[in-house]
Amino acid sequence: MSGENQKFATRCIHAGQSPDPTTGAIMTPIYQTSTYVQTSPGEFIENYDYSRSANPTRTALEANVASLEGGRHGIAFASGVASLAACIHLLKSGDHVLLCDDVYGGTFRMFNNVFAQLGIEFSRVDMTDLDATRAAMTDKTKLVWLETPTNPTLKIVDIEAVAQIAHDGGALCVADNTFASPYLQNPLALGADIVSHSCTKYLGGHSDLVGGILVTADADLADKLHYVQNAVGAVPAPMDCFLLLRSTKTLHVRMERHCENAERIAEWLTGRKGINKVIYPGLDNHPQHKIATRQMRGFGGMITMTLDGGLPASRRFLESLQVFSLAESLGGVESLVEHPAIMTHASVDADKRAALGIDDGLVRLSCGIEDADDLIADIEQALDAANAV
Ligand code: P1T
Repeated sequence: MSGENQKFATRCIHAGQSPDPTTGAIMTPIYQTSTYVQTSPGEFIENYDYSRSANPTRTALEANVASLEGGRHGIAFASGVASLAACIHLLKSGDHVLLCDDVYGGTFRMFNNVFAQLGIEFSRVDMTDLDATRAAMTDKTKLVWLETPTNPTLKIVDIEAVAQIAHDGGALCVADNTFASPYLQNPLALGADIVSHSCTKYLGGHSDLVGGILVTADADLADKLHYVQNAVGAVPAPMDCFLLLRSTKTLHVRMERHCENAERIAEWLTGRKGINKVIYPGLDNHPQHKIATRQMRGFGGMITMTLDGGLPASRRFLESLQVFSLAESLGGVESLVEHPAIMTHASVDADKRAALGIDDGLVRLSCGIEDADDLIADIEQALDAANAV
């Protein structure tokens, strides 16, 4: 049976990997080497010449994630933002990027503070509004960058519709699939040209590495991205590729529990004293719940909520949690919580944050895979502390 016909769980464990030909080791070895001996100048064994260009542990990881995303080519990087930067290196000065309005703060920072200085223009639009998205395209737009669910307000962007708008305008569509993971959503199948991941999150899943990866089905785009990967050089270390391969073997099992826990917690939070708003794509009252139901296979592990009482209440809540850890990042087996306005989205201007509803009462939960009863008990006691004053 060819790998392409295998189901997701089987591909998590086997895609891109076969027993090591020299020893039969079932796990892909950590090829901790910078270079490879050549038999004659320019003649390599197995096409490996230098580890910035290619490394067998990385090759296995790239093939594994490419399969999970339903693509053909994976191109791995040292971080999620390095993946983003590689896409922008496909562009030239004067080109325009259309960015969805709610994205990871570091994504906005890269466009605003790094690439704008090099003449790559960008503008932001609420991509849940398709008319506004169409109207925001210009003749210079070469790339449309979307995130869905968005970070941190969990808007759901209709990938198929936005990819069509991008293509109608002659632009590429890149989808940052970090919050959903390939278990819940495959943007390439919905028309995106490139999928981007921060592997630091669900793909890694254990909060023990930083990484990024791009996946495409287009050989020409893959060649260009491989060129950037080697020429700019933000490649991941073999050890991190090994850890990621170990992690993707359990992606399907972890994601099931992340979704289950988040669904229970979101329902429990709804209507509680001291909470103004609960945002979770699986709730019927989520504005894009129907789109989420159509394009995702589950609603993910992230919940965003607004506490009554602004910063003092959210500080008390965040300081009181004991099972949830107060930290940036998401997608690990352990539950994390953070305050976007002060932490992950501090580099977004205050007026832009306010327009998106990222106010001082907004907190973001990354529901881990602990027992849901313990997570709910922890939130309950922290809410009591937040409401006590
Ligand atoms: O941290 P890094 O691996 O470079 O990934 C950047 C990135 C890209 N895309 C999305 C949707 C992200 O959420 C991130 C990183 N986000 C956090 C660190 C965070 O806590 O939101």
